[in-house]
Amino acid sequence: MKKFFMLTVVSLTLVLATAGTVFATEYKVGELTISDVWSRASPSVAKAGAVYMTITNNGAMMDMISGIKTSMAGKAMVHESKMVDGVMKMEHAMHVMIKPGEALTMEPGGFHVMLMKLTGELTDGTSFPLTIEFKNAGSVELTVNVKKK
Ligand SMILES: [Cu+2]
Repeated sequence: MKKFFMLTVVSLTLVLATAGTVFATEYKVGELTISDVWSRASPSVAKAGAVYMTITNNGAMMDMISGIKTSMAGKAMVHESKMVDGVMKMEHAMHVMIKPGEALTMEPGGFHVMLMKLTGELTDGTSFPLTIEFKNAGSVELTVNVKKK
């Protein structure tokens, strides 16, 4: 039983190591570091999509997302998914703060960049550019990797 558990741990570590090398791209803008930028592949009929990433604030000042633009969508904004009375709902997150020394993780079920009025298909294995602007750090162009996850 113990041996089986050990084997599971070893194989899980290998999977994580592999994933790490593929999505290791990190972006720096001002005192912020952005990593794990990805979007979930969706069927061609989809009208909307979502982008996820991790934004880490290495500085001493609070920062805030002030704008998002991408050729992949007519409109892009930060949403937060929340459970309300047992139902998953999304709402527009107006002032998303990234506190000093902290990280904002955008992941399925929580914060995400909502892509509305998609201009193309979110096909597995492709990528597209997305520019994110911060109140203090300025703006940076990211490459969003589309994948099934
Ligand atoms: Cu949303």
